[in-house]
Amino acid sequence: MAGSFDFPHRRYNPLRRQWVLVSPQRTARPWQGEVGKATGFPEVHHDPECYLCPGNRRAGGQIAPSYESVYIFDNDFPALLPHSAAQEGGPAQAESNPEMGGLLLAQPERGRCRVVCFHPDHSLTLARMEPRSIRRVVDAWAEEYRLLGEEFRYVQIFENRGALMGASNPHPHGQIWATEHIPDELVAETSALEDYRGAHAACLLCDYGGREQLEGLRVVCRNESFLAVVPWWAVWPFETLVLARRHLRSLLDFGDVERDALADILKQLTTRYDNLFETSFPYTMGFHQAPGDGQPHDEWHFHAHFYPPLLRSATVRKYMVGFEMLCMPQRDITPETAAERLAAVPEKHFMER
Ligand code: H2U
Ligand code: ZN
Repeated sequence: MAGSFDFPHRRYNPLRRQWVLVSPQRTARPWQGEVGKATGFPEVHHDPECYLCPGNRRAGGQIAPSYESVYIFDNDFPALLPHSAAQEGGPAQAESNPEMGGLLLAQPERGRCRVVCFHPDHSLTLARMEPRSIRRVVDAWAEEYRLLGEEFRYVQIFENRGALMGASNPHPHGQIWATEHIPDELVAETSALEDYRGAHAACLLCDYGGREQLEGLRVVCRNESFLAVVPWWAVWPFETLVLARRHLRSLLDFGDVERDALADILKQLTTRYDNLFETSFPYTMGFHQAPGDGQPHDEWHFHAHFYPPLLRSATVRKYMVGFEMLCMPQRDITPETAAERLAAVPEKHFMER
């Protein structure tokens, strides 16, 4: 459909099996709505008021140690608990409530929530950390994924970056939630990957990554092991997908080279994000990888989703409302334009130039 990208069209997301409406002609519309506040970088390396800085008291009361690299602890306000309600004598399984007729279904959910401080320096972000410090975070993620995976079926590693995306604190940190059940997003991606493998005897994301490398139109940056693209089906204006270039199912399949390369691609990509509007660019990012339910999951292909909310400046964000909540997601600038802009910014962080 070359040449027709200037007109409204819809694109298919084969990983999520959903459509997205692309309306490039709409980019010129005026904006008189809310203007947010740009996320700045904290100026201090240690903030006595921060719950996550070394040696400070956490909101839960414990004192954080004087950590020097990565510091991980159980969330003081966890969304999930390691013991289910059933174990505690709470609501029984839904199956034992047939009078509900399946309409008011509830199930106990067990899990564990962890907080990962990436670095003791309060003023840093992944974009501004040394590659070797990010590598230590990658090692910590891999170890948590392995350990939590022994007890829970799914382990979600993620980062909310910036107040605009709900991060509660500017200190460089992320979270890990492990759940007894495989969450819906992962169930959907797993079945798309399985079906593609069944139909084509190939991996959906190996094929997709190969195609993107060939075309080059949506590639933002790459290294020997990873490729970052604005996916064909991106919903958020500057959404990206980081793909392993080899068929790696999860962090457990990573060797030394891939761990270093993951640290490198995260730094490259987050630096480009910051440089786009010369701000500390907000996003939610997370890794999607093979569930730990005892199956081999050869269909699985490790990837990271970056969902940043910003649209046209450091202060104007995209809202997912109206038609998007009621019908389907919609975007204005094309993924190709977004990729071109992210690929065109300098590689070096604007604060360090
Ligand atoms: P977010 O910034 O993505 O919300 O992550 C911070 C998490 O850290 C949040 O879930 C937890 C919050 O419950 N937290 C603690 O467990 N202890 C603290 O002292 C501060 C924040
Ligand atoms: Zn701090």
